Amino acid sequence: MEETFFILKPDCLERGLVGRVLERAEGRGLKITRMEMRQIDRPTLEKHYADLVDKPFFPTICDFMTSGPVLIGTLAGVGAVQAWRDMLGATDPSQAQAGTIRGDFALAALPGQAIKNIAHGSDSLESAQREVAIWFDQ
Ligand code: IDP
Ligand code: MG
Repeated sequence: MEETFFILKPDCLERGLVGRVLERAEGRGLKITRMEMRQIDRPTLEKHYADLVDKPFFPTICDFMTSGPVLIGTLAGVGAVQAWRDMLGATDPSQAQAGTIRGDFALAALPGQAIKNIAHGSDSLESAQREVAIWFDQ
């Protein structure tokens, strides 16, 4: 069964949206196969976002993602990777369609701050496998 990796980001926990977000995943038919609360450390985040480490806004992502606890986990189901990406919507919540998690629960970023968009989802099967290894298999 295909598995994708998720992070419910600090804004999701801070705002008390965990239940509503997971309810959507489960309602779609995705099964929670792992879940754990973590306080993210910078080295793990740098591995996870290896493609973003050199971006000028990476320090704002670090500040945001370490600002409070997160829930990490995996969702399993047929086509889980694409299904979860579709449910999340566009990276920038101001561009995300209504009906998506980011489109329904988040707003555009404040200037100079990270985009706070509730949840992460792997962008491909290869990314999912890479991310599960980073977060769970060490
Ligand atoms: P994704 O989460 O939709 O896959 P990525 O481009 O992989 O988007 O970026 C990872 C995360 O980094 C985003 O979800 C968002 O929280 C943050 N981010 C991406 N681009 C920017 C930006 O231009 N400014 C601030 N934060 C950003
Ligand atoms: Mg991404």
